[in-house]
Amino acid sequence: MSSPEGPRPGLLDQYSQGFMVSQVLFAACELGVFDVLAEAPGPGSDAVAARLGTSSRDEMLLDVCVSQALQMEVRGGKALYDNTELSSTYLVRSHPRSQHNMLLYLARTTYLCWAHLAQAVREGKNQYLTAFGVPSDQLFTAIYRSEGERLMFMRALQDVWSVQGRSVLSAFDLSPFPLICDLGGCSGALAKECVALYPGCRVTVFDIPAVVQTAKRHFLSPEEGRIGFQEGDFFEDPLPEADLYILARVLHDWTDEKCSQLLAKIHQACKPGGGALVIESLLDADGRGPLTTQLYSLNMLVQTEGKERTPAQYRALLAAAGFGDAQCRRTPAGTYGAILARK
Ligand code: SAM
Ligand code: ASE
Repeated sequence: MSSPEGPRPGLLDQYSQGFMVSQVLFAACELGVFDVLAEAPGPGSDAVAARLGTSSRDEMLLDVCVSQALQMEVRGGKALYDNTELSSTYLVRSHPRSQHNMLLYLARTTYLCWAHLAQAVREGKNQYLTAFGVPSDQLFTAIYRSEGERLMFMRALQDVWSVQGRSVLSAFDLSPFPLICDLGGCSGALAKECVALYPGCRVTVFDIPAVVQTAKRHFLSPEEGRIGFQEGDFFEDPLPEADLYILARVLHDWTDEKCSQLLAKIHQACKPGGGALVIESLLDADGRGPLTTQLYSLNMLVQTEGKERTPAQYRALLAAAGFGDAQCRRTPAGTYGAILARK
């Protein structure tokens, strides 16, 4: 709608300076602002600076955080800072639902790829070569370009399942599937939620050797008795036997051709009555929303070979591989939805 004054220029500022808002959150996470406030709430900025070992000019950062994820009260003329419910749950490192590692990954890797969004759109490909000087003809060789990167990616990707794992895994009743294989299951974070939710099930996490080794060294705790790991390449090697194959945030990494290849392989490995469960951020039927998923799709452009898809697009890929009657369920509050198809 047009007004006599024209559109508000403030709105343009808000959009074009959005990256500053992200950077403030990233820096506060990196510095440990939220962790310091969780340990001893209510300090002044000088005390925060002393604890962090930062310059006393960090009042600027704290004050901007107040508009996003901190609260402040002035007592005796002095500003005292504290976490909000949002920051104490999702930004303090030690909280079980913390998203700290995802924010670090977004800051250190994703953000640098997004700096080349225009070039990514022009070329139609990810930006590892431009951003980090690493070739990406093998996608996960670029994503895992060092051991530190692999560990950071694995830590980052596990964060979301502590918040949304339960709801995506209960979108369908998975109790008819006692033996589950999580293909590209990474650190085993979703597998942990799965065995907690379904007391009768066992999960095999299938991933490339380096990831399985890192998962065993850094992520697996001894009480996870119903989770096993298997090393392999899901495009090349035989798949483990299972009643249900989970693909969480795997298909969005790949082109339609690679997705079809993988789904056909799963269909071959599947017993009659067995299933495939696709867990992804789902676009609306017309592809024009939700905005978060559209942005994730651009993220797939700058960081992978894939894109986010609509339920109909996943259904078509599943049908071409031989899976009929795919059912789609969105989760009420979450970013991720689930599609279950049977052989
Ligand atoms: N499913 C996990 C989740 O949702 O958090 C991880 C998703 S991550 C985007 C993709 C996973 O696929 C990574 O763990 C990666 O190592 C694994 N992967 C990629 N290529 C693979 C291959 N050829 N064979 C087996 N796993 C592969
Ligand atoms: C991938 C998932 C992610 C590959 C790269 C990624 C995520 C961030 N970078 O398969 C998690 C999803 N989040 C976003 C912003 O897309």
